[in-house]
Amino acid sequence: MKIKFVSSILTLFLLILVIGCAAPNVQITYIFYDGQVPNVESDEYVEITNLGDHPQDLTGCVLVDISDGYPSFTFPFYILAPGKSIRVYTNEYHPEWGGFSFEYSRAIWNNSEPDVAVLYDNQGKEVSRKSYLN
Ligand SMILES: [Ca+2]
Ligand SMILES: [Ca+2]
Repeated sequence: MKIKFVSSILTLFLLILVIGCAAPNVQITYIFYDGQVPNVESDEYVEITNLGDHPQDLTGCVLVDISDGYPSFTFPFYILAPGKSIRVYTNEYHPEWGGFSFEYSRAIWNNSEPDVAVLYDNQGKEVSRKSYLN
C-alpha cells in the first residue's frame, strides 16, 4: 500500500519533469502590439509556439509584461502540441488559438515604447523573453 503510494508520487514527479514549459522549445514567437480596436486594443496578442518535437505542458506557466510588471496571465491546464501556436489576447476570446485572454480592459503592449514579454514556467523560471520594434 505504502509502496504503491510512493511509486505513484514518483510517477507524477517524473511526468512533471518530462513535460512542462521549462523546455527551451516553448518560445514567445510574436507580439501583435498595435491592436486595431480603438483605444483598448483588445485584439493585441502574444503568440507562443512549441518549436520542438514533443508536446509541452503550459499548465501553471505565467506570461507577464515585465516592463510594467503587469498584467500577468497564468495558464490553466493546457498541452501545446509540437509545431503549434497559441495566443494570449489582451481582451478577446479566440477558441481557435486556445481561447486565452488577459481579460484586461486596457491596451497592454505600448505602441510607442516597446514592452518586454516574459514567459515563466510553473516554478517561476524564465523560459522565453521577447520585445518588438515599433
Ligand atoms: Ca505595457
Ligand atoms: Ca498596443
